[in-house]
Amino acid sequence: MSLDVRLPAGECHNSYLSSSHKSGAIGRKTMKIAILGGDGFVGWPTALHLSDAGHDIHILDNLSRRWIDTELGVQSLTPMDSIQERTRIWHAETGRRIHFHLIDLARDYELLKKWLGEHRPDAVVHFAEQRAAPYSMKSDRHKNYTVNNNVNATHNLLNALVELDLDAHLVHLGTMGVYGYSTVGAAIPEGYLPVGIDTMSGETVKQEILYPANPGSIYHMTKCLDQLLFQFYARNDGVRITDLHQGIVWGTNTPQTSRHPQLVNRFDYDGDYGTVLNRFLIQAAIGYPITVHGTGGQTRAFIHIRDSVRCIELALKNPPARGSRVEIFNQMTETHRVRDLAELVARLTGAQVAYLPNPRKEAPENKLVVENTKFLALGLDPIRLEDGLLTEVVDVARKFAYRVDRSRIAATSAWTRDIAPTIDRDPEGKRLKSVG
Ligand code: USQ
Repeated sequence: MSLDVRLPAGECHNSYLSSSHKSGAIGRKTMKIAILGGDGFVGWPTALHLSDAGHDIHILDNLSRRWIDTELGVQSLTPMDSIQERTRIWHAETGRRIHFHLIDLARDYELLKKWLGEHRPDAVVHFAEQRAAPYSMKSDRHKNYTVNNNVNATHNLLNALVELDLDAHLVHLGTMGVYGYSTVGAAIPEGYLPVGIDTMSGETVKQEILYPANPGSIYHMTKCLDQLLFQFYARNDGVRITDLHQGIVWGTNTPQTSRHPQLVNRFDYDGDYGTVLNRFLIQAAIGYPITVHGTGGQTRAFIHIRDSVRCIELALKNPPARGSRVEIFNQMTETHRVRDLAELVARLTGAQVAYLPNPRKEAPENKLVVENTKFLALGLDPIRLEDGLLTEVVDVARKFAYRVDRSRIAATSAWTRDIAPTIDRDPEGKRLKSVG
């Protein structure tokens, strides 16, 4: 695929060079990049990675993730400093500045528009959404919050870019969950599905359509709605958009977050925000049973945090042309079955595996085959799941084990009213239920 990247009149950074999508050549030496949600789990290491690469980084964040920690009565396993302190340390360590702007994208449209108008970034990386499926399913209030926050944030951003005639490349963190996880015996393509439509005159018209959305939670549904917003704004207004359908991120630190204890990335272990592999690793580290939902037959896509930030950089270097359709990448490097991961972690650490009633409404068993050739073609050399990296996370977990509140580990957010009474809220207790 070869895309014609055109310079927007009057908006070029002085270091803008010609770009070729095919070669993966670096389009710009340095860019002014707005990172929306740059205080979060992937946002923060991305901000550091891109700052390290010489870009001018501005974080826009309403710090909602920190407020949600307070609401849930949990905290990151790793001790996180304030965003101001983090950026101060980064400057002291590297001499590079990361700017922070406190803005609620979903609610402060005028403020967002003013900021974008004044700063006119070359690119915008959009992480600023509520990203936990269990949190989005906790109650009607959490459903409303997730939909209002995520959909408004995305729409406000698109709306402002058009209104300001700002040709910034928008890179969005989407999810593999937009596709659902079942296979029909074919690999999930990168965003678009070729179809043939039988017409009334008996011909077959070929089209490429967005792969059918099949979200499994309110959170995942908001990312499906984002896809439609992107499709519309790319077609109607020529907004240059890349949507990254990311799998489950594991690991915690990157070379940049490891540079100083106060640059450490956040690490979620609780039942709402902790994701499966990181949860298993911390559970193993503190002698808590590994909490497999149901039979653990769910297969999911995974990516290490270090690959995640690299993929975002690759996406930034390879923007689509103005007027072309949304560029979609599957941002994942491998697939694994949940019970296989549990057994792997148990073998590595001697931990016990608990097969618990599943709080989610999801297929008990699924296969998953995913295409991910586009990032590989751009030069991604994937980090694979291997013992050394797993042990690294266990070591971080052991170091900060004193910060763990064991009562927050159980996953208690039920997908439906019927499921709620079946949840095991005390996997460590004697009444441990098994469905295996
Ligand atoms: N699971 C367990 N035990 C646990 C936690 C999870 O068996 O203690 C199972 C779940 O039932 C599910 C699977 O592991 O089948 C994955 O759960 P998860 O919490 O790791 O991932 P998910 O809810 O899908 O969400 C996470 C991120 C989200 C991202 C998504 C990518 O929170 O932001 O979009 O992964 S993906 O899963 O590919 O859709």
